[in-house]
Order: sequence, then C-alpha cells, then structure tokens
Amino acid sequence: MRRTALILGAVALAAVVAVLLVLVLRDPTRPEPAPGPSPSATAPADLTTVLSTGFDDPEEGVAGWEPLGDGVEVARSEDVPHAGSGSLLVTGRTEPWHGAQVDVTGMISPGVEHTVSAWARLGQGGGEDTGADRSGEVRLTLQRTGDDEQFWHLATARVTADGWTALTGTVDLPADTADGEWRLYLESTGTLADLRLDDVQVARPTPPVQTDIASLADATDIPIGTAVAEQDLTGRPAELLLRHFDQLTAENAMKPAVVQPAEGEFDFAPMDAILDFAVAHGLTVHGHTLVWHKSTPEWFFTAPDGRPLTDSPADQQLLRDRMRTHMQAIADHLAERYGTDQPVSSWDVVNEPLDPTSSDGLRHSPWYDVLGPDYIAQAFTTAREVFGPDITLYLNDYDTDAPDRRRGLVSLLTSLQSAGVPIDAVGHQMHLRLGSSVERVAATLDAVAALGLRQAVTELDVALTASDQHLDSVSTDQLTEQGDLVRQLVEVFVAHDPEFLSVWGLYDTRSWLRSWPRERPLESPLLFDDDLQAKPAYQGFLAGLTAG
Ligand code: 9MR
Repeated sequence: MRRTALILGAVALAAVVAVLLVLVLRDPTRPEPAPGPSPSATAPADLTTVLSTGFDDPEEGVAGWEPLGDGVEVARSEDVPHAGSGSLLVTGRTEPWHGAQVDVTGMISPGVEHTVSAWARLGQGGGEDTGADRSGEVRLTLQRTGDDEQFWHLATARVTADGWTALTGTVDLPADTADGEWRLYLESTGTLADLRLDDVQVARPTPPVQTDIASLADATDIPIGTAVAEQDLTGRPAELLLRHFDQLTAENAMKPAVVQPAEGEFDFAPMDAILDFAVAHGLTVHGHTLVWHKSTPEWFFTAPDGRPLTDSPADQQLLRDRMRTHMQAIADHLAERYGTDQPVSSWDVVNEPLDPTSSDGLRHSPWYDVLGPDYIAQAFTTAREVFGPDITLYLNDYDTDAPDRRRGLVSLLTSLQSAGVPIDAVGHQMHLRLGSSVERVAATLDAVAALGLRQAVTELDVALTASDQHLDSVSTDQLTEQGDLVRQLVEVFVAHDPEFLSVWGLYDTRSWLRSWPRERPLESPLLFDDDLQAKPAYQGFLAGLTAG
C-alpha cells in the first residue's frame, strides 16, 4: 500500500512538474532571467527558529514574557493583533527603558549570526485623547546578564499607535562571548506610551552535521547503536546517524502498542520504516520489546467478554497464546519482508521485570498477575522457538547499578539459568545522571559477567539533573562533567566486552527526558546537542572507546 501510494505520488508530482515546465517554456511574457549568481550561491542557509511567539494561544498567555521595570504590567490582549488572535500589551511604563522581557537562555549561541524579527506599535493609551505620544521609537535589545553584562541593540524603528511596524535586525555574537543568562526585551528610546508586541522570532543558521570529527562506529568493533523514530531517518538527523552509528533500536515502533494495537490487527509500517532504513544502510537492529508492562494494550489482559484476565488455567492459556501469536506474527513478517537479510539480530524479550520493593523482587505487572513469575521463562522459551537459535535474547532493565536492583537481577538470572531458560544476555538501560557512580556500574557488570551471560548497554543517557530538579540554564561546567562521566562509563563498558553500546536518542532535542516527567526544555542527556553538534559527551564517548 505504502509503496503504491509513493509511486502514485511520484507520478502525480512528475505530471505537475511537466505541466508547469510546459507553461513556463511557452509563456512569451516571461522575462529573461537576470544574469547573476547561481541559485546555490544565493540560497539562504537553513535557519533554526529558537524563539517564536505569536501570543495567539490564550492558554499560553504571555508565553513567558515579563514586565521590565517597576510598575510595568504585561498582558495578552486581543484588541488589535498583528496576526492571529492576540498580541502582548505593555502598560504602566514610567521610564523609556520600561518594557517587556523574555528569558532566552539556552536559545542563544555565541559565534553565529542571529536574526530577530518582531512587530510593534504604540498601545491604545498612546493617542491624542490621552495626551500620550502617537508615535515614538522602540527597540529590541539582547542582554547577557551577570557580572560582566553585555547589550546588543538588535532593531530600532519608529512606530505609531495606528498600525504595526516591523522590527528586524541581526546580531553576530562573538564566539568568545562569556557564558551567562540571556534576555531579550522591548523598550523605547523616549516615549512612555503603552507598547504592543507581536510575532517575535529569533532564528540562527542551522549548522551542518560535522564531517571533521571521528565516527564513533568506526572507532571500535563494538556495534554503536541509538534509539530512533521515523523522523530521524531523513535529512540532517540521518546524516548524523549514518556517520556515527551502526545499530538501531526503534524507540517506540516495535512495542506491542504500535505493532498490535488491537487483537489480530497488526501495523508493521512504523517498524518497517526503521528496518528498511537499516537494511538499505547495512545496520543491525536490536528489537525492543516483546513482553513489557508499558506500551502494551489493555486487550492483552482482557477476556473476550471484557473482564480482566485472572490466573485461572483458561485465562493463563489465553495470555500465553497471545504472547506466542504476537511474537510469531512479527517473526513471520520479518521472514516475509526481508528473508535472510532481516536486520534484527537481538530482542529485548522481557523488559523491566524487576521491582526491589515487592516481596519476590519482581514487578507485579499484569503479565505477572495472570501467569505468575513464570511468565519470564515462558517469554524466553517462546521467543527462542519463534525467532530461532541465532537471535540473541535479552532481559532488559533500568537502574541495574542500584545495589538492590543488582541483587534482584542476579537472583532472577540465577533462577532462570538453573531452570534452563534460554536467556542469552542482559541489557542494562543505563539511564544515568551527573553524580552516578561508575563503581556501582562496574560492580553490576562484574556480577552479570560472573554468571556467564553476555551483556549490552541498551539505552544510555546521562541527565544533567534528577527528574525532580529544575534546570534554569546549562553551563559549560555541567557539559564538561557529563563528558568526563561518559568517558569513565564507556571505559568500564568496554572493559566488560559488551555486545553493543546504544544511546537512547540521537541528539538532545530527541531525548525522552525533554518531556519526562514534565516539560524539561534544557535537559541535555545525549552525545549531540540540539543543533546536532558534538558535545563533550561525544568526546567522552570516543575517548572511552579508544582508551586502553
Ligand atoms: O523513549 C520512549 C518514549 O518515547 C515512550 O513514550 C516511552 C513509553 O513507551 O518509552 C520510552 O522509552 C523507554 C524504553 O522503551 C524502555 N526503557 C525506558 C525508556 C525511557 O522511558
């Protein structure tokens, strides 16, 4: 279906282009193109918008803009928007510098040119009826606050109370501009009239993916993986991906909720997009995941008559059948679509079964409630039968470095091994943060190695903050500390002969931690930053791979 749609789309596009070409070529009124530079020389660089506020969403209100000066008030107003339904109204100004400001820390990058645009006018108060000015000069200023503060006046314009005037400007911030907090504000140079502001945008050139730094994947024989979604498979993200990684994990596309949203209704398209890319570029794929308590639809645990499954023999059989059907459908699809080229070389068969707070150290998930602790063994046995002997079967869990979870893991693995369960390997997710103990990580890797199991790092990220902390800005020191920790961790991983090392996302914007457990726009736990540029964490990863 998808292929047919693509082909039809391509045919339609070609037809439109052909018609346009004919029209253009036949049009006698069309002027000769003026001589000039080639299109590529004049093509504008891609821009990344780092701030965009139209004050149109009543729920967002003033969208982070604050009063600048004592007695000043800012409010969203629907009176005379420049575009959309709202603008910002600034009242109570008693000094020219009084106005409205917004925190742009984390959006400004020294060393590149920023383009700023906005629309301004004087407020209703600025009219003959009130004696206030009907026109006046306003300006947008960027300030780096702190001890050694600096100001850049970006755009100045004469504005009136009768219509909107564009304010546009650029600023080339020197590369050595010091660290600090940044704010952008609107003020005037004389008038004390109310001010209105709308459609503020700050943009800067999108830097190309770096081609002058070492490829992580090329620096080692260990497969280097990353979690991806379909959006990572085109454009710059794909370029970054193919430069540094030779293995993929589907961040969500192979989870039960995506693959089988309703019983017997399979949707392989999201997974195929990732697997097709892997096959086209010779990458391996780590399958994630088959049996998990999350991202698994309710129907798995619901009887046909709508009641929740119990631990009765009949219900247990139904859930076991569903487990097998799910795995078999995936295996059949992979065989059909890819044959011997199928790229999935390993699976997280059971994900996150540990819970050190429960009586037996196991998570009492719906799988457990219906099938008992044996669901883990059943999942591995079924996966072995369905996927065959060549696929590496993983048990994957988080915080395996924590002593209580390490104990629970070792005890679970030991009992699985003594029961002859076909488990090959352990996946350590490694969602860590600054201050995480490298020694604890090493102790866990030692403990699993002692059981004779293979292991991998499946979801590495190193958060700058704990999940309940708020990050106001990201300092160079934090990023350096992150890089140093990543280096030490990777050294320890490499020393334990891992099957692969995988990070949970390509670049910071793509991290799950940006939205968990709430919006955290500055959290930066990955190897590449929002612009896809290498961070100290990348340097640390590379150094860890090549140490020793
Ligand atoms: O990053 C994933 C996020 O997009 C999903 O909403 C979430 C629930 O399916 O899962 C996240 O990935 C998790 C992974 O599947 C298992 N280990 C923890 C990961 C981060 O929560």
